[in-house]
Amino acid sequence: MKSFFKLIFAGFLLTGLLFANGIDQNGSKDGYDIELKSDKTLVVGTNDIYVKLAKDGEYLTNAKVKIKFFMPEMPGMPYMEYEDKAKLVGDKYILNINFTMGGTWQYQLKFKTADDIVHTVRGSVNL
Ligand SMILES: [Cu+2]
Repeated sequence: MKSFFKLIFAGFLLTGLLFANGIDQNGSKDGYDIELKSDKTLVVGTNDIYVKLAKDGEYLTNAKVKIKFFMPEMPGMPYMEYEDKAKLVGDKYILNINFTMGGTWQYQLKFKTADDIVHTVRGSVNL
């Protein structure tokens, strides 16, 4: 558990406000502004989460976005993960995530920009 948290804090963290209705986490990396959001409260089962990317105040719609949610192994529970590649709809990168249990899920969000650079941000959600 200790090394796991070290790993998380060594990486980039999106900071978030917790709203009654879903998540809204914001951060920036390499000059890009990142927003990770869900309109509904996250639940066990399928969830729509979306990402918006912006640079200099303009939405970025030519990136490739994917996310991996994972939960470390715990007593009586194996390591779990779920990955999805985003589908762009308008200026939102839509992700469909199936959480198999409640608790804290860490995520690693990667987006590849037109210059072929992959940017990674990390964070976590609770459900
Ligand atoms: Cu678990």
